[in-house]
Amino acid sequence: MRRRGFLSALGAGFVAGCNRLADSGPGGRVLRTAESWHEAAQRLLNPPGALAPEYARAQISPFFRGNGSVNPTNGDYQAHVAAGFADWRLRVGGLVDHPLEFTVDEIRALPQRSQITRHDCVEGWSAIGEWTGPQLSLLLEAAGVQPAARYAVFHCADELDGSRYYESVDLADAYHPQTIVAHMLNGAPLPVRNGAPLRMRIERQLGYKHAKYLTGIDLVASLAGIGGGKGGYWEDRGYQWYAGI
Ligand SMILES: Nc1nc2c(c(=O)[nH]1)N[C@H]1C(S)=C(S)[C@@H](COP(=O)(O)O)O[C@H]1N2
Ligand SMILES: [Mo]
Repeated sequence: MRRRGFLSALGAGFVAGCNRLADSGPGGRVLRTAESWHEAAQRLLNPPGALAPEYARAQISPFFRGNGSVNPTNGDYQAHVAAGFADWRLRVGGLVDHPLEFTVDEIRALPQRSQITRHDCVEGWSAIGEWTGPQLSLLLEAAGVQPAARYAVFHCADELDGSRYYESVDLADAYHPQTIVAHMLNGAPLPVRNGAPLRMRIERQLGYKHAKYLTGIDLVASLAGIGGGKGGYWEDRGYQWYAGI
């Protein structure tokens, strides 16, 4: 990147002042794209613009545990840890007009959102933490999402049992104001156990949707052919793709 291209694209996004959700009108697109009764019902109860609850500082959990991968040993992840993630890159590509690449410093330099939310893991634990980072919508507007795109796929650096972790959401969740690329937890850089240097926060869905160790985001028309084709590491192993809470 292409920083110059990125900044002008970002400017254009701000000027346009709208996103594809606004264009498609309240609710309609979401119900058309709902893939199950569960998802359709969740979407009705929790319409696209609705915010997940946010909490007070005093409610932050004293310790935010790690789950799943907590210290990846595959690939060059440990070398990135040793280098303080100076060479980490977040790629945004697929069905976009301007493929982008960000350093962690570039992510930190964007307008930021902080939110204190509760993370719910299907394994039966929850924790409240304050997450900080740019809204994913900023990156998407800078990249220029093409009309054929329906999903954002999140690629991760870690492997579990020899398979790369990955996740995906539809564009309603991708453009949601609380969907951020977090680089801080409770005011400090993300600990390795919680996904350093970058992880997604998808606040209206369960914990497994929140991809850690984020290396790339691809806009795609279909989830077929990615991983096991079900839209995520745990989805490929039987979990629901739409994990609304
Ligand atoms: N890359 C990656 N992302 C991941 C996982 C993982 O193993 N690898 N585990 C998921 C699950 S099941 C949960 S509950 C949360 C845990 O986030 P935490 O480690 O910050 O508690 O990350 C999710 N994202
Ligand atoms: Mo989880």
